[in-house]
Amino acid sequence: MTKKRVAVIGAGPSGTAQLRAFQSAAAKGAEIPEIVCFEKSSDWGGLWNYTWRTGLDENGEPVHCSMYRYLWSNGPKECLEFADYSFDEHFGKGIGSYPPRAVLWDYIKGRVEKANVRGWVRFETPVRMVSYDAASEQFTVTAHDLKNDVMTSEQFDYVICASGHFSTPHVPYFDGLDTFNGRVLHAHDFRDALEFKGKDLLLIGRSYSAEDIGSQCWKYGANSITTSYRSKPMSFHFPDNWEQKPLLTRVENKTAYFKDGSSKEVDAIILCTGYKHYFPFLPEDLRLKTDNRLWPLGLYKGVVWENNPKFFYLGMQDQFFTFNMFDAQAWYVRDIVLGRISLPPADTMAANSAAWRQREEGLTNDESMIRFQADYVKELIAATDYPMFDIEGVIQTFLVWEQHKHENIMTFRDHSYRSLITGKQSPLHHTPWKDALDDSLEAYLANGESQANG
Ligand code: FAD
Ligand code: NA7
Repeated sequence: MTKKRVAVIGAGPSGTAQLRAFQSAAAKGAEIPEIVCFEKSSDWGGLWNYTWRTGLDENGEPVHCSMYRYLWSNGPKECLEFADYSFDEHFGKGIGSYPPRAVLWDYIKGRVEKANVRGWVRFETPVRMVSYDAASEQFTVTAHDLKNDVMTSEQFDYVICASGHFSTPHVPYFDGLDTFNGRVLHAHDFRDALEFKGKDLLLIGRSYSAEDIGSQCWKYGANSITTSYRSKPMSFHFPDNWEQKPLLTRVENKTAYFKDGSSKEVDAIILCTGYKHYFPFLPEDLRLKTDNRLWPLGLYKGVVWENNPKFFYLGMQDQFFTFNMFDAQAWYVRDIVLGRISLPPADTMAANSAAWRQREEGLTNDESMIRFQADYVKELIAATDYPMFDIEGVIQTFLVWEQHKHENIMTFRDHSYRSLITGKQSPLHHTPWKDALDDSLEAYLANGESQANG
């Protein structure tokens, strides 16, 4: 019998979780299909693989990276730790709870380097189109080998889409932006906060990007930060030179006008207005269409494409849980492919998704959202051999994280938490976040940690 073939689209945290899931089954003696992972960039790690480039990359492809210099984890690392590969195992010592991007990238890479699966990935090879033939029950995946400029089409039994959803910017228009006498950009193209040193900056949006890019620019010396919200203001205590305004209505020269009639002179505008789920390489019958939410519809158990259950998506939810949720999903998808989990009929899958969606629509606060996603992660893990970990402990850590953010948005990253995998308390980082201007891996891992703060 010929081996089944599985295509994985993307080698970010979700795609690499899928590679590790299959490799871990093989390591325990299971027979696994042939895995081919297509990755558009020249390295793995997804958004964590930073580039200075914006717009188009060296191959003329849209730049995937939305991360920026000086980005530190926006949640405790203890909430995302891999259950099969602890931070202690990777770094050989305890490290602080909010590592900068380069440190987390190193950690993501460490697990798959150890698993020795790099050979499964075709780098610089974006997928251009996927189609399904019901008669042969095969997918055709057309991909572009950019190094050799060759397009190939191959057949697969299963396709797993892990292409991420924080890369194609959602860019609304505000009157006057086209004649604004300063720089206008979307968060996706933001790279270096020093560009805005001494400037008066306006950010549109009230979610993670607005909060974190605002904090970065504050840290690196912006003169003032103004955030403009559509629905409601953020509930943090910001420094004196940071104010919140209702939605921007128009811009004239360098003056921004807001819904409450007030105005402000600004030098630059950053649209922190979120991202689109965008799959230009998928045909209509395979394409997920959703906004950024905890329960997108059409995905049984959050991963199985109900219209064609041999097609899967990873990581398409809005995220409190990240790396360990992608693992839970990847192990679950692996076990469907391996025939260890069987799927119910289409109407049962749809009813199950509808029940999750109904619960999602009733969520009223962050705690209820965190508990919702925790229940989801727990349900998936219980169905596979992914090591179960203390998920209630993760919820409690998230709640303390929120409390620390509300105490002081500029010092929450100075706290440390206990690992739910090793049980060990992480050390406090050697330098407060606001004073740590060098975000390199070397600077972060340098010795000199202080005592844990419990
Ligand atoms: P991605 O990381 O987006 O990876 C997708 C991969 O697919 C990329 O490598 C891309 O090149 C590839 N790809 C895309 N299209 C194709 C194609 N057609 N063919 C082949 N390959 C393709 N999470 C946290 O846990 N902590 C944080 O602090 C944090 N900060 C964040 C900050 C920012 C600015 C953003 C945007 C997100 C942040 N996140 C954070 C969330 C982030 O979504 C996840 O951590 C994680 O990167 C998602 O992994 P993914 O593999 O699903 O997607
Ligand atoms: P999010 O979390 O999807 O948030 C998008 C924000 O953009 C949100 O505050 C929206 O306002 C706002 N938005 C969207 N459209 C508009 C318009 N037209 N006008 C004004 N405001 C608008 O995206 P982020 O980039 O913040 O975060 C994405 C990931 O990056 C996240 O997971 C982090 O880990 C890092 P609303 O709240 O709906 O009023």
